[in-house]
Amino acid sequence: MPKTIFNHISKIKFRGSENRDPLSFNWYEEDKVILGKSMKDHLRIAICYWHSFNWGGNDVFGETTFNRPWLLNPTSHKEALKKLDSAFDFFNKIGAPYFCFHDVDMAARGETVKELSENLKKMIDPLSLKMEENDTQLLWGTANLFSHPRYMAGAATNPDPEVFKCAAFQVKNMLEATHQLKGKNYVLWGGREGYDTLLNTDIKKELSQYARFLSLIVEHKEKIGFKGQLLIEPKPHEPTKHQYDRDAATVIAFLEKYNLRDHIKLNIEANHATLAGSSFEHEVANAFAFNAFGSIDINRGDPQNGWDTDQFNNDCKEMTMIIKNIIMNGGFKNGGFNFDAKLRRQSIDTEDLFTAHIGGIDILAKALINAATMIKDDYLESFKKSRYQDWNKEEAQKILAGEISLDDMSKNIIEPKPKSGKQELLEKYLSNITD
Ligand code: XLS
Ligand code: CA
Ligand code: CA
Repeated sequence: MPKTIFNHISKIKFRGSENRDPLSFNWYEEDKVILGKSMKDHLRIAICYWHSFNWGGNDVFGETTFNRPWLLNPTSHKEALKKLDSAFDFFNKIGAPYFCFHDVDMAARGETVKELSENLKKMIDPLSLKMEENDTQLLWGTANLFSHPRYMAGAATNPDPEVFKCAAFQVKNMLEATHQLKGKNYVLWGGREGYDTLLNTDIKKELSQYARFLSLIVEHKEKIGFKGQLLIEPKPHEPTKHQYDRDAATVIAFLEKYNLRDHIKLNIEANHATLAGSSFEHEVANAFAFNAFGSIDINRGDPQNGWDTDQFNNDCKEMTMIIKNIIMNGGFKNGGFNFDAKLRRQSIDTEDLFTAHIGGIDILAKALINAATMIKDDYLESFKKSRYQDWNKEEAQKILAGEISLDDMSKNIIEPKPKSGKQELLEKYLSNITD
């Protein structure tokens, strides 16, 4: 057993809803079968490398606060291996079947893009070994195209084609690494694919650069035979004032315009949805409506702050509706729930990383149980069915099939009788299940 920062903590176990030991699950029982599938297979929990192991608690005003010794020497390969030991000790003890990472989280820091690529290559064997030993799989990989100064004016959308080439090189390497590690998905989050001011920005040019970039990735994916799913992660702003992938609908329209719809789906993040002025539930439902749903980054924002706080999820009612939607649409295929959530800066005890994830996972488990109850009840679904039932009538079906013109329709007008939408009744039902 290698030395890690979690050696003093034992494997987290399910101990039932009455148990008060904070280092145990109250609801998440990985083998418990719900609607014919284990909790583990429904939720496909992943831990993210960046917030939990590659961030020391620093913010724009203050320095690091957490105990992450390897961060003191970010250019050292030896330290990257120590980080790997601690990360896998955590994955194993929390019982997460998946994890996600950026190239720069895993590899020692490189000054140039070539150096980064060398450092990443050195990590692949030790990483594969860890994955095998711990039976942990890669939910998705991604390249960080936003931290290095070369990307300050965007990666694919940069006015300088040399920057585009560096970004393409980084994605090529990370896509190949993800393929080698049998990743289920590859994520593209366009952190700086946007602008700070239109005074210096040509939107049309930048969008076509971005489309070319994505097409190159699709071609390369096919060339190397990577069978995972490509995903774009929408976000409206931060770090840029405006990001081109602002929300699900915007990304879908963009992919449609550039003939990329068949190749790329969406990774929906809860906090990004609310930053875009929508609910998390809306973004998930919209992704399903357009057959573009892929995976989820689970977290939450703070209702008082207009930025990406990436806190741990704690709203069981909201999660019940999300999980119900996922199950009713056939469940995750390649996707899962990736905990793209970070501790508050004052949460400096090593245990805090465990209790944060345990709390978030328990909310998902409880929500899964609630969602199953609602699906069995069929209360909401049968209400919806009866609300739209008149569309099953012959004339309505003909309207939808395009067999009735405006002129013909106008010959047979009956004044409709309004019906109640019953919102309060349905809300009462939801509260009865979840509160
Ligand atoms: C940042 C994003 C980022 C992506 C991966 O806001 O959430 O972490 O998930 O690059
Ligand atoms: Ca994210
Ligand atoms: Ca975020």
